[in-house]
Amino acid sequence: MAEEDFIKNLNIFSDLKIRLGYGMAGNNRIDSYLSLAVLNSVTYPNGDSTQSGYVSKQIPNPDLKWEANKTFNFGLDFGFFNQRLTISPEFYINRSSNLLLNAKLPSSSGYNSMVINAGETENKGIDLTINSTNILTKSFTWNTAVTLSHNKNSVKKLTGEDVQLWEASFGYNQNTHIIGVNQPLGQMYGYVTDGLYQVSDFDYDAATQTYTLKDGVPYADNKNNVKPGMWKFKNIDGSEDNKITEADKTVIGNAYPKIYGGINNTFTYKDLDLSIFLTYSIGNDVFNATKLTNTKTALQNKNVLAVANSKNRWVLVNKSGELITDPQEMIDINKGKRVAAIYDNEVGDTYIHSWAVEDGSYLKLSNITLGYTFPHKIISKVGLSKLRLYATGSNLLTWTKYSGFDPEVSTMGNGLTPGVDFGAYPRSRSFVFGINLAF
Ligand SMILES: [Ca+2]
Repeated sequence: MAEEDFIKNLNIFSDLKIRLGYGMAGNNRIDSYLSLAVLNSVTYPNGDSTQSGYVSKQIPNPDLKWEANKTFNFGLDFGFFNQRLTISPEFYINRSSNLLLNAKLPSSSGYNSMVINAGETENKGIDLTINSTNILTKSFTWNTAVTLSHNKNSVKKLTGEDVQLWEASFGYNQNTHIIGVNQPLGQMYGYVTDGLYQVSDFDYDAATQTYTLKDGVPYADNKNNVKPGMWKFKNIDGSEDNKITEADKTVIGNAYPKIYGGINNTFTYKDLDLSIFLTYSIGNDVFNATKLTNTKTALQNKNVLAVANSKNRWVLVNKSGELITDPQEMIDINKGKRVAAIYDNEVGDTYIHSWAVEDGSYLKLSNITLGYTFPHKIISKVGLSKLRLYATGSNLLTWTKYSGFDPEVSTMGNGLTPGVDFGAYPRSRSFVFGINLAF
């Protein structure tokens, strides 16, 4: 289009192109032969020796179909200032049908999971790429490339029920995610945390030293078991009995970011080159199952996370080690406390609640590379055509409010329960020194 006279006459663009595309593809991120009854060879102990044998590897699914991906995309390329600045937005709609999913099975089946066609999803979004040559002189150049992606996904069809609850299992035996037709993927599901029960939520009987929950204050399970310092949940369905039940669970987060991308800056100064690569994600939630499980008071006398130290945790014992019986002392000592007291030993707390959901937005200094290319004059004397020394540091810094090790996490290996951090091992920082040689 840049060659058209009416575009040329505008004197704005150095390039203007339209791209249109349509395509269909499968998904090759699965193992082969999943529809078949396959045997695995194993060795098993037999007395003092081992014997080889075969066991069934998987439940066959003869109805298994290929996942199909249909994509329509529309892109524009704008070039300005003699291509010193290029901007390329691309819009796409993608429909995936017969989504392949490793579905969890009850362990009574003898298998952990089985691959099924789970349904159909739609992805709509925009990818934006901006390239800019900020400085271009004989000895110094500075180039910036920015990518920005926004994607909106939605479930269009589900195999089975139209609304399904899924569990990312970390020992709670509770559902953690909800998917539904015409809803986005990645939705976390549970109770909405309303802080901790305060002393003022109760009537205190000094004679028997018992707290009785006032009428109108929500409670789960048995009202008589509720005490100051326990997790409190919102009565979302507005039920008059103020009881917290399954009906009070709601969407408490979404694993997918609103915007994500990268920023790459490259500099060259004479024979030196430097590149600094940042990645970012905005608006993704992380379900911090590590925090949930490792602050649980079923873990009394065990290691807990720092978030559950006495500065944050509601305490029942004062500094002199005495059980607090005076309500006023209970109020004073627990001002500003954010983590539930050690009661769950009694009530077996396995609630999935929004306290565990954290903003996982981040900016990462993913990579810095510094290189030096020896001048041709020098290296040609020793018969080389190129000699470059470089040093690269990867995964150097992360700026995030997320309290766990790394907000870029999903430990639950299942597309329907993403964004869960359960004991994820932090990514290592690495440094590489290298030589590029060409003869
Ligand atoms: Ca309720």
